[in-house]
Amino acid sequence: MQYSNASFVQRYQGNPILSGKDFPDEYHILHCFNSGVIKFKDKYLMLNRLEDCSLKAYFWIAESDDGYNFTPRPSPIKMPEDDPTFQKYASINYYDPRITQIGDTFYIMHACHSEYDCRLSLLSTTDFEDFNWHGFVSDPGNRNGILFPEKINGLYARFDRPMTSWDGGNIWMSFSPDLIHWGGSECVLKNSAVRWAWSKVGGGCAPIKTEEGWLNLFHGVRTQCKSHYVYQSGVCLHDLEDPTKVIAVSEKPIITPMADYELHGQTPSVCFITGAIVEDDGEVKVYYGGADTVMCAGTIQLQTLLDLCHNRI
Ligand code: BMA
Repeated sequence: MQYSNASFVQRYQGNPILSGKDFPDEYHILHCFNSGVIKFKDKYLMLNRLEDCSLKAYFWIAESDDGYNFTPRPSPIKMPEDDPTFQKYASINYYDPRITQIGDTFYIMHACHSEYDCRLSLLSTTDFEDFNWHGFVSDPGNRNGILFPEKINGLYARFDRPMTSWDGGNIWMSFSPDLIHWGGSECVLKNSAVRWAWSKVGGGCAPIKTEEGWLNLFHGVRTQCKSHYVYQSGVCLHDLEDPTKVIAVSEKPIITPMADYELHGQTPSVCFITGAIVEDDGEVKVYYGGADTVMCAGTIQLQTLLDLCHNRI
């Protein structure tokens, strides 16, 4: 079933494409979701966010030739769990990795949770075998950090999402000379600009460069019945030279939780985009977590994303 009335993303018929049971039994993995995706040497690589039955986190790579059938590697990637600073600020969890290629290096920005709240941390690799940890790259209270694939006006740039007590979560941009020290922050998309996401908005995957501007596939949250959150995904277009300027925002979400694997799981009603691959023919493969439990895929045309931003659909 495609649920075409409610979603512009066409769901892959074989969804979910990865779940806990696809990983070795001895790890007791319960959840596989919100995973970063990139193309590397003609393969699709998914850096999976996993949780075992004690909610211990892993990042674990799975590989695919077609973007849908993924085979996990035999073991998770080695995280800097021996480092005292990592231990301190990631004591509860690490999660939601987003991958961005800058030159020949692949950067993974992800969230870490501890008794000090949430912070962003940065890993890099050139081969997806060995990973360098660059430390923490935000103050507490920030997540959904996603690097741009190129510098903007001579500085590295990212979307991030500081949480404020005033109005919840909005998408911000920050800049850095070295990927470690970040500043010059600007709020670029407010939740109040998105009709269906009055509680929070946050970045989804690495921005997609088009002739018209940077496409930003983001998630938006509304609070339904006091404590029930509904996570949809939307799209907006940022100025090419100055992406702090949003040129256009789609009034409609691109995907809304409707399928069983989006409605039922450890967090009901969640479609959480964390990866997108643009194919040569203009098709965009979109990867998202369903109900904080499984990984899913879908497709949408690049042109449809642009048309949605301009509200031509
Ligand atoms: C967000 C993050 C995501 C999660 C989502 C829905 O705040 O924690 O990892 O998928 O909530 O629970």
